[in-house]
Amino acid sequence: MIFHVLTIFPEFFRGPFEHGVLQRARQSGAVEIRIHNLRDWTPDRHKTVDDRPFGGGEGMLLKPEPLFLAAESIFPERRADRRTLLLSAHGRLFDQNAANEFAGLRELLLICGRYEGVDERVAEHLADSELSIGNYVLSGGELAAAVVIDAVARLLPGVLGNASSAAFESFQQAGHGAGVLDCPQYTRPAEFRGWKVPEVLLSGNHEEIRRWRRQAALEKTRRLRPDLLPFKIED
Ligand code: 9D3
Repeated sequence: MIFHVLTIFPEFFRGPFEHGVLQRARQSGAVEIRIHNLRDWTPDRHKTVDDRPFGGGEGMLLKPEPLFLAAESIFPERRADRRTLLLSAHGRLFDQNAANEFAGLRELLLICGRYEGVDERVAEHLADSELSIGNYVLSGGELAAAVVIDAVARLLPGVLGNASSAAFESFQQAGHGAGVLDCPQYTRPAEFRGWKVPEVLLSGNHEEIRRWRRQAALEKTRRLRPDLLPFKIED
């Protein structure tokens, strides 16, 4: 899958994809990430990407023309297996269902907003949709784009070493709703600063361990994420 990122801060993306799973996915060719500098599509010699809002108001907006020229050069024609997303605080919330959907595409273009916002014609006539990663205010779309790429890339075939490990994770089953958090897990030592690992995990009784894990996962979900449970569980 090819991820395109359109940004005024191309250097921002030097770090996030050069470690771990994403790094290996790029080396194996399962994932390609192309960073595009918005200033490459500015026609003026000052490489102007922003301007003041009509009608007055605080701050600057990203101008439409460089964004349209860039996006039209990256995706010369519309295709069902390509998607253009505007990362925006006003977008639909990104979740595991959206990640699954995007993982079915061949190419994804992520447009990063900056300043106080983006000329509305980009949302209306250039992007297929607006996407937010959560109900908090970021300074721009770059961190959000990195989050989306990470969540989508790890779903692609051949990206995780063990093909089944993505499928069994929390949140994976039908996205939020049917999901339960992972059970608590422990490694050595069996006692650390007086805190003991649950005895059952050391017992070697696999049936007991399975029952304990299921119960512990439900209890942890009820405690930390009761919104994920479709039903109440007994005390
Ligand atoms: C409170 C600021 N608002 C008016 C000046 C609107 C606003 C504009 C631009 C709020 C945030 C931003 C920059 N944020 C993003 O571009 C962004 C974002 C986010 O802020 N939260 C969650 N997801 C995303 S995706 C892109």
